[in-house]
Amino acid sequence: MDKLESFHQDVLRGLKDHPKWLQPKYFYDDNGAALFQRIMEMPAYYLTACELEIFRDKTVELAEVLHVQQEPFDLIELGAGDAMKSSFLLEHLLREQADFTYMPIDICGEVLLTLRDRLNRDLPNLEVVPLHGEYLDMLREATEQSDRRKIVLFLGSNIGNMELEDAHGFCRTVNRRLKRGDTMLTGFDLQKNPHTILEAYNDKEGITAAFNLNLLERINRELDADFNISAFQHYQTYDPIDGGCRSYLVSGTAQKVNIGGEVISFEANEPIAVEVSRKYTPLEIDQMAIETGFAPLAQIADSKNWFVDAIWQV
Ligand code: AVJ
Repeated sequence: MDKLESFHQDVLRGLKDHPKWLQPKYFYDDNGAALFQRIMEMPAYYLTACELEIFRDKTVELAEVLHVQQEPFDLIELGAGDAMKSSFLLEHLLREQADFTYMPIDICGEVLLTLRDRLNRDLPNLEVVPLHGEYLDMLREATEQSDRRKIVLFLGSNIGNMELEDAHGFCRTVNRRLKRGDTMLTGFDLQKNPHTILEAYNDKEGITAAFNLNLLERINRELDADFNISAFQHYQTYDPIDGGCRSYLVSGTAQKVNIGGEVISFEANEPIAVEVSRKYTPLEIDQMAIETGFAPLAQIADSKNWFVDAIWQV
């Protein structure tokens, strides 16, 4: 099944369900990736600055816990994007003359091409093998390409897009693909003042709203649909008890939407669940490691203690 076909099926499956849902991985067409870049530049979206600080100020500590001095390895980054954070680690590894290949994985082909060009220009000694596709498919490719030691980076709280059980399932799958001694570093956004969290996903300029609404525009464009986009509103919640920060697109009016010949009905004020961005406690993070077959080695936090990069070993 090709990419457009599975997009079509996933969209219809979600919109025929009650309540309706769409998967956040489909945000990232070229437009969506550009809007996400703008989100990362918003002061209210603190996640990027926190993790950038960790990678900038604690590079040596990260490198030590990841055991980069042992034999040659592949450094695989799930959802590499612009790799601004990991670049601090890449530069450090090059300075230390570590023997490694950088394998950035991303679902957006345009983003990967831009990244490869930038790295070839800025870090000409770095060996880069970009992998275009979904995390687990591309991780399989990377593990089949060579049996060198693996270090997996999964930054930016991308894991937050999974419900708790799905995150556990995902880590278990990654664990099975890896070998004893391999390490994984995952960025987790921590539970904090609920206002701070809500504001990161509910900016007044409407950038987050535009990012979410772009998903409907993408469906109109690629799947021959006729969503009346202006009828939909972005609605964000954060539940400080379960750590779920959730976004919805709410249809302001009753409407029928034609998606490539199939008709989906919306009632007035009916929501589509589009994204969860889960916030964790340090205890939940260690528990996730242990329950999915890893040994937790360290949690490295920013100076505000808002975000941690957790390092686990198989
Ligand atoms: C890229 C999944 C980490 O959930 O914080 C940002 C995406 N959505 N603003 C997040 C996002 C709305 C982001 N991740």
